[in-house]
Amino acid sequence: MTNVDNRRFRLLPFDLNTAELVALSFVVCLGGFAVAAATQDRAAAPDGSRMILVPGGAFAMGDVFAEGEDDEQPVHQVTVASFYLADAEVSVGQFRRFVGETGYRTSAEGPLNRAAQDSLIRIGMNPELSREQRIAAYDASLEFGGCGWWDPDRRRFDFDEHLNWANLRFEQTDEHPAVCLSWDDAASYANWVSGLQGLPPAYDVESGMLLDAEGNATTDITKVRGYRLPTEAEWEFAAREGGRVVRFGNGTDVARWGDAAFDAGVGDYSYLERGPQRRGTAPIRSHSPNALGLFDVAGNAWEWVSDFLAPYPQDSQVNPYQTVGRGRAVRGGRWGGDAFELRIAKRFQWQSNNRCDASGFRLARSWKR
Ligand SMILES: [Ca+2]
Repeated sequence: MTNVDNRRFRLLPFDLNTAELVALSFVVCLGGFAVAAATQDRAAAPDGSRMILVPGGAFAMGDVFAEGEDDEQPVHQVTVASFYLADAEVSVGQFRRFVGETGYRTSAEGPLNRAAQDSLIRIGMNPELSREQRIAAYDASLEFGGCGWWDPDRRRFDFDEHLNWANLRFEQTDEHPAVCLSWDDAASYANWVSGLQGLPPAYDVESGMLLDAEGNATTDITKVRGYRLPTEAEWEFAAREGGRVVRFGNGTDVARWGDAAFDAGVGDYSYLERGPQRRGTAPIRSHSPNALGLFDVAGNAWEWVSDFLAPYPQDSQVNPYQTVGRGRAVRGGRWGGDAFELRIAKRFQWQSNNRCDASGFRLARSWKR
């Protein structure tokens, strides 16, 4: 690594808050699935994703344990309609098929121009410029290829212009979650799956807008027919096993190394049992699912959701869908993150073309009676 490489993620975050700082930067458990299948309706998506019906309801969304960050407050009442959610993150094997059939190139496979990219990053690090100018420069640098990667030894993000979903710094099989993916990549994949089933696409990827069955822009998630990402509220409702007050998306209140793919080797939290550090993703469905039959909601790949991150309101909401914000929300913690990040309530936001070697997703779909 050059000195410039080493500086990147240390200096890129400028004065951003903790969430933004991090942002800058086969084994099939048949037993668990059988239990879930016995109690939940499910459907197979044409890409092989196993869609589990999550019956809708009302719940308390946010930092219900009052132990998180400001943007997790206030805890507020949210009602979500029934929806389908994939039991697992999209795998490398699934994503490989998508790329093979469409020739799709991910955000991380953009043009290589290290000099131009470094120049923008240097602008982004210049403390004499305004925060807006620095963020604009960083955003522009994302137009070039490469992917952020988590250095488990230094416990910080760095950047490598040669990394992408098929070329990582740790070993992946077709059963591992696909990562180094942007929101744009995830939305493009979802549209492809819709096409395989003859459904209208859920996204205009160019504009980032959600589309209804007629192809018109909408913010009403119940009018979307194609495969999509879960909304932030849907994601949290499912992570809470249908709205339960629980700390982690695997249905536990204590983070243990053997229960989820996260870094159990750091942090001093009452809800952490210290254990070994992770050095990469785990195969999907390696750990026990939550009560809904959903795997890796806690940890492994960080999961893009459909809408933007916005401050929580005081008032109750029904099927909220945020269309304005600096970035799309990313949820659920990641293999290199600690137990604090692993909490259900933790929120991050990222520009739609950002990516790192933890960013992946799972599919969702609106339920239609
Ligand atoms: Ca996950």
